[in-house]
Amino acid sequence: MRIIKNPSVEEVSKLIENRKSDVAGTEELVKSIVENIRKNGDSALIEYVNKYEKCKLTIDDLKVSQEQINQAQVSEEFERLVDEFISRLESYHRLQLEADKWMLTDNGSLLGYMSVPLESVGIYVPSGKGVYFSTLLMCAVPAKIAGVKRIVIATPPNEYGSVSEMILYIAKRLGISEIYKMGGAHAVASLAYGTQTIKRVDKIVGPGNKYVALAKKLIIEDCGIDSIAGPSEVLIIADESANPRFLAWDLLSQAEHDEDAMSVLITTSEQIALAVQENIGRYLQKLAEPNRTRAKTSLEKNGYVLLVDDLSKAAKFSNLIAPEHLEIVTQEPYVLLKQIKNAGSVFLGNFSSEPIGDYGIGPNHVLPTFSTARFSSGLSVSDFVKKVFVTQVTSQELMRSGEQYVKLARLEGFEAHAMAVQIRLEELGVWKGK
Ligand code: HSO
Ligand code: ZN
Repeated sequence: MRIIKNPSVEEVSKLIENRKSDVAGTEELVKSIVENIRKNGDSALIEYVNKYEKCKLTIDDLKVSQEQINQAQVSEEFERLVDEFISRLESYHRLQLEADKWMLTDNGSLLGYMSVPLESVGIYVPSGKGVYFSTLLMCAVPAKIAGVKRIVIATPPNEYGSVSEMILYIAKRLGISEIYKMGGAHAVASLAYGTQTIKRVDKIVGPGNKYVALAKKLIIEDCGIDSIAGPSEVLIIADESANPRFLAWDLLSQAEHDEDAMSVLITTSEQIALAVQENIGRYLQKLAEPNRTRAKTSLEKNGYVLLVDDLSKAAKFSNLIAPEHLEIVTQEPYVLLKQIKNAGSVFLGNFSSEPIGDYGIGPNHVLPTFSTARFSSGLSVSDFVKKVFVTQVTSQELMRSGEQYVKLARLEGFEAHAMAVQIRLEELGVWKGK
């Protein structure tokens, strides 16, 4: 990790520019896949499955059978762990449930909104650089709490044409019975538009590679999506009270996800900077392949230690970078927390290691990346509900303010709008005729 002493705002901005993954050449391909599936359904889907997945499948093998789900083979320990993590995630996500809200105006009109769960949701569970069963938990738990009835999983099969037993078990535990063995752009398009065998869903959530991200962008007029998650990011603000061994592993934990992951330490202590740098070098040797090379590459590309002279500056740079995960490991983390504006998920103090958030202490791990924490939030129950607005106008209301609507409508040039209100005022015998 490079140590940069007293960087300027411009220097820090430069570090985060051009991080977006290179999609040149991929866009056309993804567009053709999405269009082909939309037009030809199953026949196109199975063609892509056989071209891009690690195994060959027929359309009848695409869906995991209920029997296979029911017979998922995992250890008793895994079963117990899953139970515990589900209940932790449930407790936290229940905080996000919103009641329907109503108000009465002075004239007795009823205004409000109802929270209505989406009917169906597709969860994309990536595989390849790890078995992301934790991502399934992170997506399915809030969906269930919101009240979504139909939850569908899409995940790439392995070379034997099967899906991880851990994913099957979690599906069984959460009552999910639709699992399709497919990944990439063809999975996203099939979920969004439906095929002869797959009924379309209302929204697709969950992170994926650049093919998944591009496909999600192409379907947004027809299907909801969560935010587009890029490679993982962690930024740690630390003072001299931090433990450099803890920090080194936390930085490595996100670097091992992806060659394009980002790990940044901002510290006021040169001693900490040097110790973390040294520890990372040593700990890298403890990682097995392919994670070691992946983490090393990531740190070479997007690993920095910024040495600053005060913690407020650290907060300022952190807001500029707007990281997915932010750890504040200082003597008084609450003081700094008040200065934080842009971050997906914040972890306070020496013991709040970011991976604890990855597996489900409570908050979601599907979070905004690539500085999009400036304007978006992590996955939550509200991603799975719509707010339906409700209005009931009384005659008293209309008699008092009806004329105002007529006026605004005519000013906008919408005569039928004006008349829709005027006719009611006439009926009530209060239209003064202007
Ligand atoms: N750090 C990842 C989530 C994850 N880590 C899953 C391990 N498994 C993105 O927040
Ligand atoms: Zn992680």
